[in-house]
Amino acid sequence: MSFPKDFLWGGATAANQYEGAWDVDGKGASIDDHLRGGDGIHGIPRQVDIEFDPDAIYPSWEATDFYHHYEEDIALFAEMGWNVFRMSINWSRIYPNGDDAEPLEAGLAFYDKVFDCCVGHGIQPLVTLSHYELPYSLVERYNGWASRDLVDFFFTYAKTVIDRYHDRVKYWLTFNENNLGWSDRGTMLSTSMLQGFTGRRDEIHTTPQMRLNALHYQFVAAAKIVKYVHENYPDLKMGNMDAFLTSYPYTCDPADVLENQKHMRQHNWYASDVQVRGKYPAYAKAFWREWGAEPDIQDGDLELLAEGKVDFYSFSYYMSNTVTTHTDVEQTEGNMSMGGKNPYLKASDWGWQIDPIGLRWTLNEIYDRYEIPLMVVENGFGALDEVVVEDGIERIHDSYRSDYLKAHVETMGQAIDDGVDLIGYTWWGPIDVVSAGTGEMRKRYGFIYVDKHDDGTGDLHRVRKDSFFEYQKIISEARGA
Ligand code: BGP
Repeated sequence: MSFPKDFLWGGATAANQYEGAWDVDGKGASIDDHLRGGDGIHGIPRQVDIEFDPDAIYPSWEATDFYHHYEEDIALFAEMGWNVFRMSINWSRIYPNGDDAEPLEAGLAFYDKVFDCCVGHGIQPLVTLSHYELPYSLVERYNGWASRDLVDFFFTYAKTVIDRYHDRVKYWLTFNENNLGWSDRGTMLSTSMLQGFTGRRDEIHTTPQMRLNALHYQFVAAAKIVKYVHENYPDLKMGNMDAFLTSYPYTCDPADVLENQKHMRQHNWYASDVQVRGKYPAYAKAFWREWGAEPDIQDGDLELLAEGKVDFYSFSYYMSNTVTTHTDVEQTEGNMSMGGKNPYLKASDWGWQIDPIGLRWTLNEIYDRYEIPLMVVENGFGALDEVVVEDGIERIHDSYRSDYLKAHVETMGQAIDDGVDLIGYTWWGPIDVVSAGTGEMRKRYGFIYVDKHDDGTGDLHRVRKDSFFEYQKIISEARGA
């Protein structure tokens, strides 16, 4: 394999799906704490509850309880050979209402312990500042990211945690997958809520004007913190994070090719062009015309975008879809998206089409465009796992997950041979966590099984799946051990 010796191998999680302890030590409610679980296989979306129902289950409340299991979990990560662990900080654990005058010391102390534990195991943390998480109070009082006020609240929060942890965390990501502001699923209430793009007071969540503004405010907020870091901590590296929704023209009909180009711009390039190149792309104006709205660009915003360009590009990659102008193509699901079925690909139980070659193609496309270091910070396979007991020991024979992993690692190696400067790979959900899109537990991605179920039962004990040993082997071979 072609991986450099210092390549970053690890896994990726997010506080809202993993941490639990939703109201412990003064933490405020987050947007995701107001979401119930849905059913992805049967197309039942997550429900948003403004008021909590005492009889309902809110999956993020306990999730898989990293809060109380972090030492055990990080030791397991180290056993696999990781040198990087992607996680996110819960903004509402630091500022419970989002705009409090002072941060909560108990929240800050928790992440101190987590980062110290990682460093003690030779694992460097890679931290997402905002991963589908926002203090819910900001939604109630400001309509979430529809309000420009959030730029300064976010900056205060981000500055607080970077000032505190800069000695242990070198790599930071700003917003998780904010390009999904334009995904097909982005118009659904639960997705808007996950992105903090919705408001309680007027409950507007689908107008192009509001989404353009929310995205613009996130771009400005991201640029502001990137600029601050560059000026104060030149050794740190700041990245964006996009959900790369790879798509192909369904046919070679030029109309399909053109339509796919538009799809790629809208879903993939619009957000990263701003964050990597520091300016809106030329084609943005054509979209704004079509949508009948323009973002609220105020004096100083464009200068800030130019000053806050990221150092590396990170993205999630799970599947690919097709785009067509023809109406007879069967549709299927993707990561917060829909697209045409590809007759050459198989799909997961949730309809996500498995496409390792697409990862090589995607890495090359991104690198050709930007020529800055790349990281694949999410890639994984959500499946229904079965626990079997053999000689009194619990086992999960998840060869389907190992196959997916091996195939994608292989095409990443080929992309490196193609000339792509790929510096790291973090598998999504290396330990079972709550699904973001569907809120399900049964959609499992982990190399480590967690005894936790959709009805809220389970004692949270951890079990190494077969894929745990596969990843361990891949990492050790890649390092030439
Ligand atoms: C990405 C999110 C993650 C994660 C993953 C898998 O979009 O960044 O938070 O959940 O997708 O998606 P899902 O959990 O919906 O299967």
